[in-house]
Amino acid sequence: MEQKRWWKESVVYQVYPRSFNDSNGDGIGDIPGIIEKLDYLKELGIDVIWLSPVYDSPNDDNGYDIRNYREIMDEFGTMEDWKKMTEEIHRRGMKLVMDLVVNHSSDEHPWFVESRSSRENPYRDYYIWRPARADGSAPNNWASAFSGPAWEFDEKTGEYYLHIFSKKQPDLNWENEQVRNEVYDMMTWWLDQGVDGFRMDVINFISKEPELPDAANPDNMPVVFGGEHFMNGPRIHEFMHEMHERVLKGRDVMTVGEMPGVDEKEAIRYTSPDRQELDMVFQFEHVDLDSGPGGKWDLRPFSMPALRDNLVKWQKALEKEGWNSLYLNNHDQPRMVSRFGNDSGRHRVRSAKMLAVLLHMMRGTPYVYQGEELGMTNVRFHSIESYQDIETRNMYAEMRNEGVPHEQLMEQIYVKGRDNARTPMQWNAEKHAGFTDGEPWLAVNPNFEEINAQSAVADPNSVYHFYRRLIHLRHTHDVIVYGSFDVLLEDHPDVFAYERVLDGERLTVYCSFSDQEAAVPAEAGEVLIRNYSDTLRDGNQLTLRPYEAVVFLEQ
Ligand code: TEU
Ligand code: CA
Repeated sequence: MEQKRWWKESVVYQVYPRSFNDSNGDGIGDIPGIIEKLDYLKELGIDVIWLSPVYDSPNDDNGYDIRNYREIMDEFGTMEDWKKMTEEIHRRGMKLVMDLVVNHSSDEHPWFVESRSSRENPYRDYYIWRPARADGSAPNNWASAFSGPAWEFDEKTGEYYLHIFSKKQPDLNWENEQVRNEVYDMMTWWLDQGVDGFRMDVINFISKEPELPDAANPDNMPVVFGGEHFMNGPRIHEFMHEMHERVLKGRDVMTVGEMPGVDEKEAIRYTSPDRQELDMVFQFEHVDLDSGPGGKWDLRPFSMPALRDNLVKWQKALEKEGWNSLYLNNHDQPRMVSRFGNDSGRHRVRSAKMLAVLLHMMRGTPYVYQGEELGMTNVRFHSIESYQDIETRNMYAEMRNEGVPHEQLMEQIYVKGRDNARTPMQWNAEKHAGFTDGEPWLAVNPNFEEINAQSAVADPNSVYHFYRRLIHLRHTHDVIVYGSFDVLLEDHPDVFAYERVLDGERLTVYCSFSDQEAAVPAEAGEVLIRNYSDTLRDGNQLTLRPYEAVVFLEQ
């Protein structure tokens, strides 16, 4: 019998605080700015807010490099602000999930300052230090996600330390029980502050193979940079279960593990309730379909059939055991309407709504990334200086060093750069889209006069109101939350169709990814939601217009 849970029935909204709303004119989003917009989120129908890191940080990776796990970053406000925000979220009947970044800390964290001070320091083993190889080179050939090697030589103590991400993000040593205890204490402290759960950053990276062996083929960078030796490592399930036992057990909280490189078989192990590990995971297979063997910057064309195969595989794999997260967007991914839809003129709104139907009618917990509900698009900056993301800036510098033309790199950055998702939230058509009265830390997308929350809320046919209706449907139809899943028309080149069934109710969902008409056989049923004002159905033949989405319900 299906175990009903509040987080299975919820829709989560991800706030990237730096780009959400600036209340004090310094050009950086902040916590008081979030408080100003809680009614906007409540009216959208949001149940849970996932807040990207707001902890004290030097912002080498915009807060994913934490210097103090129990202090709020100055730019974002104070702990008093955070408490007020949490109170205001709960007062509105919403919940707060914080971002837990414990695969690594900032190199400015006191633990690392101590650790690097001497080989005998009691904190030395909080991080992963190794001597150079005989020829002085790094301990192995792993590459960093942010270009260059994953090892940095520290002159003072004459050893290398591991950093899968930037040099300022040294990996914590989870083999060290003291590190695990520090993390569990910190998590408990935040739960006691009223947090309702955690999104756990690259949490499947924390168990490395102890020998830290060379990657077989570091040039063939799959999802993670030679990561076959630290993704889903030997003790990961032990650590996840220990975390459950030590922190999460008995608490009515939600957990989602961000897991580049996880497959559906592993995901069942992480999310089966009887294993007492996590509630759900973020998989990356569907957002790596348009990447070649060289990783994300090795561009490949989007293929709807490939996306369908992957999402159907995940729907079926976790249908009876475990639970899916559903996302096409977040602060690391390009904007979904530009990537999977069609952001040109008349197709933008239609395809944004079609993608929303595709995701929100599926089995799993949907995640809406800030601005997705407006149909915000990728941004094209013409100089590298306009981009802020360390991943982008490091890649550009490294590739230019290797002679790759500027124009080619700028195209790759336009298609896949993370700043596409980090341009400021577009609130209205005023200066800087109403995000700030100052100079924004990252330029606003020039299309804000057309795409912004104020005009969307005023327009009943906007993407915003369409999301509001989809979220309402999830709140009022158990078949959407708990129904079975089966794909329909599985060989159609342009139409992604599926059915959901529960207690005699049957939902059939049709989504066209084409800018042409497509005729498909369609079952009976009343229209539940659609992104056109009418439905072209003649008998059991349904004609889908460009980017048309329609959902039928049979009771
Ligand atoms: O991302 C993990 C991760 O693998 C991403 O770096 C992703 O693969 C890549 O950005 C795709 O472009 C998490 C956070 O979401 C990300 O913002 C951080 O930079 C990273 O971990 C390190 O904390
Ligand atoms: Ca601010």
